[in-house]
Formats: sequence, C-alpha cells, structure tokens
Amino acid sequence: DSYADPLETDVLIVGAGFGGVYLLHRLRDELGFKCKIFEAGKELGGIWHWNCYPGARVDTQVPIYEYSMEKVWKDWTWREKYPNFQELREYFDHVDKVLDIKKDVAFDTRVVAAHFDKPSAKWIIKTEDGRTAYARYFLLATGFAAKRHFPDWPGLDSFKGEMHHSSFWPEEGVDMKGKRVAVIGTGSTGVQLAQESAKQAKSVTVFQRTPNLALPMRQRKLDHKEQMDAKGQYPQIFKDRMKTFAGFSYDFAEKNTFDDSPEEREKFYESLWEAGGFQFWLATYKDMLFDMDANQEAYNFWLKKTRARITDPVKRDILAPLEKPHAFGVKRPSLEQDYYEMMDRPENEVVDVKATPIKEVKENGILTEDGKFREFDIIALATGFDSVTGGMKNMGLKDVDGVDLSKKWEMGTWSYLGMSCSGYPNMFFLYGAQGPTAFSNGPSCVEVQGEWIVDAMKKLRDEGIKYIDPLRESEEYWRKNVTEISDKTLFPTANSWYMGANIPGKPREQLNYAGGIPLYEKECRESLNNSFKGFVTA
Ligand code: NA7
Repeated sequence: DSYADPLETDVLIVGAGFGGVYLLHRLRDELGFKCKIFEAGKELGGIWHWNCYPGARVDTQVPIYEYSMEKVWKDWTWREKYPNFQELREYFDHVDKVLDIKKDVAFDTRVVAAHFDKPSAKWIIKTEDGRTAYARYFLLATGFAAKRHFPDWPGLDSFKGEMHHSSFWPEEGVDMKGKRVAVIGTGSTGVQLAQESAKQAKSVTVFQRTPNLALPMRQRKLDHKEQMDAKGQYPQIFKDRMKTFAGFSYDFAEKNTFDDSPEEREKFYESLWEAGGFQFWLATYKDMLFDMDANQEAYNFWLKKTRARITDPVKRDILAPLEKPHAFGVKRPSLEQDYYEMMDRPENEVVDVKATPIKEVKENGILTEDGKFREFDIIALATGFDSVTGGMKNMGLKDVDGVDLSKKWEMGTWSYLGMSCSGYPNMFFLYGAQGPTAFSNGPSCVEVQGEWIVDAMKKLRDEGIKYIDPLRESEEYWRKNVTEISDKTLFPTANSWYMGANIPGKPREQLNYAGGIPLYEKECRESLNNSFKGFVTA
C-alpha cells in the first residue's frame, strides 16, 4: 500500500491488532476522523499475526474473545471453542470485510520516533523507512508483547539447527517430523508449543524454570447452527462481560474458601475443573488470590488432579511439585489438552533448569550446568517478552521536553489511568501499562479503554480543546492506586511478567491494574465526566 509522505491525518494509530482496528473503526466510521494505522507486520491481527508457532491459540472461550459489534458477530461463527491462530486470522479477514479496515492501514511500517510539537499542537511521527506523519492524536495499540525476550546464554548464535522465538515463527511453519525439539520456557506459549510439537517431533525436551500450573482447556468443536441459535443472547453476553473482574462470561464466587466444608469445597473445585478453561482460576472462591491458606487449598486440588496424570515419578515431581513454586494463579496458568500425558511419554523429557540452568548453547545442542549435553535439531524459544512496557519504551517516544519514554520509565512506570502519560499531550494507549491488560480478556480491555478514548476525543472536539495532558500528580495518584490494589493480593509474591520480574534488571512493580474491569471503568469515567479531572487542557 502507499500513502503520502509526509502524511497529514487527524489520528495516527500504531498497531493493527484488536486495539488498533477497534479505534480505527470507531473514530473513522462513527466520528468521521481521518485515521491511519501504522503496522509493523504484514497483516491485521496483532499478536495473531506474529504468533504462528504450532499450537498457538487463545485461552478464552467463544464468544468472549471477539468484538461486541453486532455487524461483526452477527454472521460469524467459529470452529472450535478455543480458536487457534489460523482461525483468529480468518476472523480478522472477516472483520476487514465488514468494517473495511485495510484501506487505512500502512503495513510493514514501523514507528521509530515520535514527539508532540506544541506550537502546531501536532504529533510528528517517523517511521523506520524514513517517512513522516503529522497527526493531532497519536494512539498506541501496540499490545503488551511487542518486544521479545531472548536470554543471553553464551553461544545462542552458534546453534546450527533451526532456532525460532515463538513470536517470530516462520510463516511457512517448521517441519518437525523425526526431529529432536527443545522448547525453552513454560509460560502459556511454551506449554502450547510443546504439546503441539510432540504430535510430530521425534522427541520434545522442555526446559522448565517454573512449572506452569496449567488447567484443562476442555476444547471442543463447535457447530454453526448451535452458534447461530445463540446469537440472540450475544448483546447480553457482551454487556455482562464488562461487569466481571476479567471481562469474561464468569466471575469469582461470592464466597470464601473456608465458608464451605471440605466436602462442599471438593465438590465446588470439581465443578470448576470439569467446566474447564480459566474457571478454576477466575470463577473460584473470591479469596483465592488474597489469602495464602485459601490459595493452598486450590494448589492442593490442582496437585492431586495433575499428579494423577503423570506416571513417571521424576517428571511428576518436576511438573507438579509437592511444594508449590508460587501461589496458585499469580502467574498465568496455561490451558492444556494433553500436556501432562504427552510429557509422561518416554521420548519426551522435562529438564528442571532451576536446579540445572542452561550454561551454553552449542552448534548442535544445549549444555546445562550439571555438565549434561543434549543434542537438538530445533530450538523453540518460548522465553516470553519484555512485557507490557517493553514495546512502548522501544519506539523513540519523546515528551515535550525531549525526554525519551524509556528514560521516564527507567525506574518504574508512570501513567494516568493506564492510558496517558504526562508530557505526551493527546497521546493515548490501550492494553498496556497500568491498565487491566494482563488481568483481562483482550477484547474486553480494548473495548473499555477504546470506548473511553473515543468519548474523550469526541468531547475534546465538541468543546474545542486543542489538547489534554495529564498532571504529574495524576500519575503519582494512579501509580499509587495500581500498587495499593495489587499489594492487597498475592500477585506481588511471585516473579512474573505481571510484576516486571521476568526481565533481568527491570524494575519490580505491578504493571497491571488489578482492581477489575468495572472499577477501572468507573475511575476512568470519573475523570471524563468531571471536565477531564487530572488533566491539563489547552
Ligand atoms: P512468559 O509467560 O513470560 O513465559 C516465558 C517462559 O520462559 C517462562 O516459563 C520463563 O520462566 C522462561 N524463561 C525466561 N527466561 C528464561 C531463562 N533465562 N532460562 C530459563 N527459562 C526462562 O511468556 P509466554 O510467551 O509464554 O506468554 C506471554 C503471555 O502472552 C501469556 O501470559 C499470555 O497472556 C499471552 P519463569 O516462569 O520466569 O521461571
């Protein structure tokens, strides 16, 4: 595609995933703003464009992980309860067909610098290929996983086989037939990748630092008619989604763990387990993420269920250790289908890299600290991302005084409402730092924040306000709010990407708003309905 250079537009959006597409549609089609999306990739879909590793699929069940707009859902149906990346890409094709998105997207266009020019009240945005755009509003929809993480093991570059990061998997796929595959990392990506690779590969060796306390997905095929028959309930489903903590179709129970007798508790856990998905995590007792004793009960149940699936005693102790590695649910559980049975098979192995860390990658395999060398044909890096803040810190964003965002956020993260930054007038971001991001269903988060941004921009236009910029005090308030909410939970007790603890040297802090979607929305609306409380307007 081509566009004028320099480009003059009302709104420049970065990223063409769920967030960017939503903003483009609402701002262009309802408010009549002139909009353009700059997208580094070649297609719509954001993370579903980048993540095409074997087994990549969403851990949220149909129809929760999709847009609430009727014209998008009314004649779209899915093939599986938890769709894979191919199906999600088809969904974006459908979205494009209905909303006509692509004509306003510049693909292969990476933003490398941007700053707000006060005299003209415009953002000046530079791309990697040397082009310039001028925009009144600058909206970042870059997601929380835009910067991949490669650990610095010696010899990483010397490996002669095939090596890929999960989010940079070759489009054409990797032939694993008869191959010895190493999967490093056991986040939601590592579990999916290992599980699927094992269907083809000769052997799969998982390098695990922390066991994933994975939950049964209970995948199933969906039929067209069943979904079409349910469409009448969709408006209500999408409304209800916003009333739950995580933007799902279910929520925490009204009771605490020890309100129930042991027998009742067992029965309740069993029902959540059978229902599958995140229910054992997000529809359980309301104190599970707050109280260590309550949490231990959940872990004990998980342990009993999971250990029963693994016959090899050594693997059993590594994959589902008697002593819990961290509180249950304070790191993201993956949804699995036959992960434990697969790992139990003799050809597959799990290496505990907490006990024996990786020492070196050699041209034909991996050496661990205990001196053991294992040969591989393929290495899959499922080592995650400089999550939540990494992408935005990496874009050359300068504040009105010329200070780079990476500097502003060097010692920790400051934003207002998880959508704006002081010194960055008329810049809004979504599904990023200090928003409900990691603790919410993506499309729900995008719609709550996107709707706020749309309403804010409409108000700015109606009231003839040139720009808004949050006060420093507002950022202090928001940071304190985010931290205080998180400190009441068990989240800070684990080393997770939620806490920035997965990247060596990154400040340890809660990066996400843990108060749930309804409370978050209320806070944001309060500012909007009170003449942009917390912002300076000009
Ligand atoms: P995650 O969840 O950050 O997982 C990364 C994994 O890689 C995790 O198991 C890490 O172990 C492991 N890791 C990272 N560095 C190392 C080193 N140096 N040595 C050994 N193991 C390492 O990323 P994902 O891609 O799985 O998922 C990201 C999110 O995307 C996910 O939560 C979904 O919401 C979608 P650790 O646990 O830190 O001990």
